[in-house]
Amino acid sequence: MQQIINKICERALSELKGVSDSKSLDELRVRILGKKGELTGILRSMGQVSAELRPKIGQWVNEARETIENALAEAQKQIARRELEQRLESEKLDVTLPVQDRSEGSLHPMSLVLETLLDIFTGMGFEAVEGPEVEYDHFNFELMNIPKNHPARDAQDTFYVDDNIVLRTHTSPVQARIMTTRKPPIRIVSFGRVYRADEADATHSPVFHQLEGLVIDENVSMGDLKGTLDTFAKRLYGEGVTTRFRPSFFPFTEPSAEVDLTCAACRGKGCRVCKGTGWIEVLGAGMVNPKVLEMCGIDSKKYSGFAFGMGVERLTNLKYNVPDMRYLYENDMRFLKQFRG
Ligand code: 2U9
Repeated sequence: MQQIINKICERALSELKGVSDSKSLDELRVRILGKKGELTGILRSMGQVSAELRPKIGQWVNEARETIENALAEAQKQIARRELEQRLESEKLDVTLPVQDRSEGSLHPMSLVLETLLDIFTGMGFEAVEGPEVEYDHFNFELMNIPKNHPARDAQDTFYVDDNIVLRTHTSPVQARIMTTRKPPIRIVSFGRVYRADEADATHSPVFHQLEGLVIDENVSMGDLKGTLDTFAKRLYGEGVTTRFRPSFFPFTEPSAEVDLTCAACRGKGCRVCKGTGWIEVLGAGMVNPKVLEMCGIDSKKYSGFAFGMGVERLTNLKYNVPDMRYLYENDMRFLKQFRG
């Protein structure tokens, strides 16, 4: 019997030498030491063995089991080490290799300009505000002194949702809303999409973006408006750029002005961009019409205000020398790639 046990043991140890992975090792363990394994089989056949031999056989089996288990454990350690080494080798990364060229996104030129505008105005103490694009006629027109049947309504061809609701034609209603809910001093810029029923061409789009400013306080004057817009012009296009006010008319401001900036392309000398005048029209502005103040619940005897408005597309195209508004909406990668920061 001892010989049989020794044979099993020797065979197990010699088979172990040929085992090179964890799976085969486990198979070998089960075949020799498992419940139905060869060594266990000997213990199970003890019934046929005389009582005095049984402890001896038990001891031999246990010794053999211990020898095999130790050898298995040692082999297991070596296999694990080898498998780890193989994995490390196969997963090796050369971190010094150059990275593949990945194409990076970039901000849209209008986002770049809008961010600059917001930086400029918040830097001057304005709070940036947003509001609904689908707006009541009341806020979009009535409070802005553009009553029904007023010719100014035709000038802003409007998308009507129903009799009382429109797609906002300017961002002024956001400011009107704030005037009805806050007390002066008010110093805000509103910005966002506006809608007008225009055909798309080089200078028009049914959807475009505005930024408007509003200041209301005691003793606010046209001089404050001029100073604010001069500072804005210099911060956007550089020192040497200034503003020129020409008389105009808007129902919501009185007096009103169209505002030109020194042509940034020629610094006022006169060029193709400014058609030789040295000036570019970019803004509308004026003192808030006292009627608008009163309709929004602000005492026009105590308070005055100035307001201004600008089209973000126009400012963007002037800044980057883009000849047609439609380039801004077509998302042609050849165009957009040029604005990589
Ligand atoms: C309130 C009162 C008055 C905002 C103003 C303009 C003049 C103006 C145009 C510029 C180019 C629109 O995008 S554009 O076509 N805007 O000329 N906007 S004053 O006046 C306000 C705003 C809010 C409560």
